[in-house]
Amino acid sequence: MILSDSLKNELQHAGKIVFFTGAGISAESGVSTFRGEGGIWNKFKPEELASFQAFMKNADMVWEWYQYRRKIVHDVVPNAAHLAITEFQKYYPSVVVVTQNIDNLHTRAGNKEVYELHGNIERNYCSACKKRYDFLEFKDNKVPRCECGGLIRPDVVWFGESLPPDELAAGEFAAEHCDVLFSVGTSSIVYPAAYIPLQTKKAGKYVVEVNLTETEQTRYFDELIKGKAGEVLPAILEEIKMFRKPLP
Ligand code: BV8
Ligand code: ZN
Repeated sequence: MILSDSLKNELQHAGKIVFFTGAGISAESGVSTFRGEGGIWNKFKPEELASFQAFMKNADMVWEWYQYRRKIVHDVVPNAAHLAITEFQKYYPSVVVVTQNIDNLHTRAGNKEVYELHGNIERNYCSACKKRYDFLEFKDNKVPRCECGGLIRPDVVWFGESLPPDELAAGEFAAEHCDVLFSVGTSSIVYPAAYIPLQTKKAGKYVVEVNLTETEQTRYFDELIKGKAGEVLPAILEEIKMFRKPLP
């Protein structure tokens, strides 16, 4: 059994579930994480690539990095963890995903309510006039230019940039008003996103961490279930099915 008595009790009575996710939930799809072994940040320092300064200094290099990551994201599919969240939607009236990931895998898996705190790699806009260039295939790796002459950039939040206010507000609201929040596959060190699970705790609600290891925030949460998201989330769902009927 994977559910502790307290978590089982919470899930028996819960109505609103939030999944706060990071790169670890996409790891089993083959998308490398940022800070674990093999993490992409190990090769570069974040500020070297994921910052507006880096983009202004060497737009082609930054653009090429995102083209490379877009290709990876196009070649992979959602994994059992993303799909389990879709299945949770059959058992709970409100299932909200607040993600730091930009890989679009939650939406592709059928997760209905998804707030992307750090943007989405499939979207782009002109850094000068803000014209949108979403879901387009860009052939070569040189940074494309807008008709106004401005550089087109990925619609992701770089270090030093503020998060999209509507997504952040919706994520915070969901965290403050849920019954159980699962913090899945995140090292919990990037702020202000990392405040999200702490807001659930502040509201006196239950927070479960699903990760391979302890993180900076484990000590604030009700419990840590150690394991791979693609195994833990489906296992939790199987146990839920023993005490909850699908919604009518
Ligand atoms: C901002 C998008 C200022 C681009 C990314 C306090 C408050 C506010 C800001 C700060 C603050 N302290 C410091 C800051 C600055 C900075 C920050 O947080 N720095 C950190 C590094 C200390 N924050 C910012 O700059 C933010 N902006 O605040 O601007 C401002 C303020 C007001 C007004 C104007 C401006 C912007 C941060 C967003 C940066 N963008 N990415 C891109 O992706 O290319 S960050 C990047 O890190 C990704 O978004 C990623 O999602 C995010 C977090 O990483 P994780 O998702 O957690 O991934 P990681 O690899 O670290 O961990 C994976 C975990 O999974 C591990 O724990 C591993 O054990 C686990 N795992 C692995 N496999 C599995 C698994 N778990 C389960 N199953 C598995 N199979
Ligand atoms: Zn433009």
